[in-house]
Amino acid sequence: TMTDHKQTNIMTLTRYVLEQQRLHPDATGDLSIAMNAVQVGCKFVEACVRKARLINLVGLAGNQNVQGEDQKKLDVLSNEMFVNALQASGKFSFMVSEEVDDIVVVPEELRGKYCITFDPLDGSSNIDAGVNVGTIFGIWRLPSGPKATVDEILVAGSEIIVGGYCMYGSSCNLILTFGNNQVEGFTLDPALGEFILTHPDIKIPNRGKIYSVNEGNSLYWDAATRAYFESLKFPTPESGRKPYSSRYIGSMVADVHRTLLYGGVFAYPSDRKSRQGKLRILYESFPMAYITEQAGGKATTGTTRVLDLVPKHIHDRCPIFLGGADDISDVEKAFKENN
Ligand code: AHM
Ligand code: MG
Repeated sequence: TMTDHKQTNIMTLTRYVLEQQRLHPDATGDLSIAMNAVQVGCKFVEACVRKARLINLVGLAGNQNVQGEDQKKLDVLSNEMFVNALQASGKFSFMVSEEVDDIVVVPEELRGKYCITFDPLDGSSNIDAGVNVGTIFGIWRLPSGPKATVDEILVAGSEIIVGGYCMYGSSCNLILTFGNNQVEGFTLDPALGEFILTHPDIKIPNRGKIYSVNEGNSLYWDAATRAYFESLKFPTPESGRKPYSSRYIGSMVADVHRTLLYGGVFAYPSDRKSRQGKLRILYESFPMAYITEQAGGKATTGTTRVLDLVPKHIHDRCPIFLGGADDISDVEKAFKENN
């Protein structure tokens, strides 16, 4: 347990991953090597985000990403770093990155049994203001291994085997789950260059006091979404509840991170202008829904459990409400009653 750990006996991320491997007698170590590549990618991006101002990395790179948004230099760099590190690990056959239109197919000699889906630098439009940004990733087992075809990527979210994100903020935090109802949080020690276990066994409070949504879209919300958020702001006397506080950073990793630790609800719902919301299924909604569920919370589109969705295309989006179990039950109830 954590309390037994002396300062000379620290649980690094690498050690944690190796211990997880030992717990599974049939593990080959492939996932540990794969995770090492992810870890290196995160450290690289962290270093770049820290230096961005200084070495003038921030600025338009001159092209747009798949969704037609301006792409910052840092996005391009982060993506290239991840693609190179992941590919070199020899453990992946396919990669899906927010920054790349098509599936990235790994050269034959470097193919492995996993697929990784990731957003190398989410929230990058916030960077100029110094707001937290992050990397989100999910790892998937390809049933046919290196011989897999691309249709093996478009499966239900419940097939995900690793979900995680790294937040580049006032400190650099990596949150990770391999399932088993265990979510662990690590903090990068800049002196050691190692992620240290600082938030073991994260559990999201069943009920929180915070809601997190872009309220500027409320004009376009459907009746259920409106009713739900109204109920948080104007609780009935019978409920005995106080109004929830509002917090919205506009950077998914930061908003989800706070929701995991403090509870409440984070949402990017469907609206009249964006029927499927904004967030991408494969590399934003699925990993975050998986982490939330493994921490004891829930994630829904309003009517469907997020991890039951099966995307049709790699960059598909879905509406999402995630948070504590009781908070999300209220969301589901609002959708049953109002739509
Ligand atoms: P990005 O991939 O262009 O950075 O956009 C994703 C971000 C999320 O981090 C965040 O939850 C959302 O966009 C905020 O969107 P909005 O500005 O519409 O509220
Ligand atoms: Mg994104």
